[in-house]
Amino acid sequence: MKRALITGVTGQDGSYLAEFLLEKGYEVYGLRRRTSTPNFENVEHIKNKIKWLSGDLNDLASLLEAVRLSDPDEVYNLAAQSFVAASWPQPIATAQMTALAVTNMLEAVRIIKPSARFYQASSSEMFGKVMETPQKETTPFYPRSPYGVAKVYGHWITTNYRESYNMFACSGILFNHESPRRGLEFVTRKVTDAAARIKLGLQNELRMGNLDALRDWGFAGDYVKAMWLMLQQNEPDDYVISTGEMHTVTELLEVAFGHVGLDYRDYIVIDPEFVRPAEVDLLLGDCSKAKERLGWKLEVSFKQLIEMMVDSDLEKARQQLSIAAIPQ
Ligand code: NDP
Ligand code: GDR
Repeated sequence: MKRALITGVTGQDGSYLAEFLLEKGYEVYGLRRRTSTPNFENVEHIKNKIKWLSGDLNDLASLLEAVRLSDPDEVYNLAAQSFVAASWPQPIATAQMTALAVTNMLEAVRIIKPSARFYQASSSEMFGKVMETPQKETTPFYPRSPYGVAKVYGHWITTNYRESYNMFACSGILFNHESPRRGLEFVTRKVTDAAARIKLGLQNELRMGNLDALRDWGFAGDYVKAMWLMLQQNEPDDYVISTGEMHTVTELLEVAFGHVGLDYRDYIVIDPEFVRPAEVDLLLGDCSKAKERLGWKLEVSFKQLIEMMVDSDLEKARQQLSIAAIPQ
């Protein structure tokens, strides 16, 4: 039985990856930091199947102990401060969690189990300002946020450990991927949640930022399979994972509100609070290398993804309504 250690297992990707690896028969160890209130929502259904380890990305001692206790064949480093907008008000915390923490994790693996295969969650945000379209593994980086800058560090330190210590270390340069488990602050989930709540009379407007931004949005469940495939190859390498299709935020609004029979224009308020100091105007990925070498393929389209998210948010909003209707 193979053993995998996942950091960020309570997040969107960590939960799908844990499910996928458990189904493959892996023993799955999940690193979890202490939080003041429990946040098991994404992993509630597999909570008892995961072997929990307590640790924080910025606490090297806890990472060394996590690697020692799990003795992993594969390490998936997904934990990070992952919300781009939060990286301006919290640039130093972002650098610690999204950049320096990657070195902590690589050091823990190098010292305790250097033969373990290592996956780093790199991001299309590293491309930032448009230098080439579509973006592929060789496209130069020009990050546009403290988050993007931190991810570039994480990406290059992973390459450096591969070249310095001959470690099997890969970076997946993943474009935006979403699901019903996406955090509520990210634009897709913010929109699908609002469409559902407005439909059911729980909300009456939606405050948004830049509606012209273009993103290449895929389904998280498809993307975690690519992470695993990267670690099953003969040689470590970096791969772009994307759909090769892009849509504006306006198109996202049209699909989500259209699915519940509403016109988004009746509810949108543009609020400068959600406009970023520097924007990534366009992200479009070319994942031909992953398709050819990993045999990776997409299963869920943009429209299916957004409708799946709206349906899930409708269900959650209905539950909230039925709880509110119970006499106290
Ligand atoms: P989430 O924000 O959903 O999950 C982040 C995870 O990291 C959570 O489990 C969080 O724990 C954990 N975490 C944060 N800080 C620490 C810390 N100091 N110590 C331990 N754990 C910590 O992100 P996603 O699942 O969407 O993304 C996974 C990774 O992939 C991230 O690195 C992200 O930057 C990257 N990425 C994501 C893309 C996407 O579109 N989703 C695209 C490209 C890259 P807690 O629950 O306690 O907050
Ligand atoms: P992103 O995702 O920054 O691409 O990072 P997000 O969903 O936050 O923003 C996408 C685009 O939508 C625009 N936008 C808004 N965004 C938010 N959150 N809220 C709004 O109200 C709003 N209005 C417009 C943004 O300006 C932006 O252009 C995600 C994260 O998962 C990263 O961790 C990951 O690395 C990248 O995707 C690839």
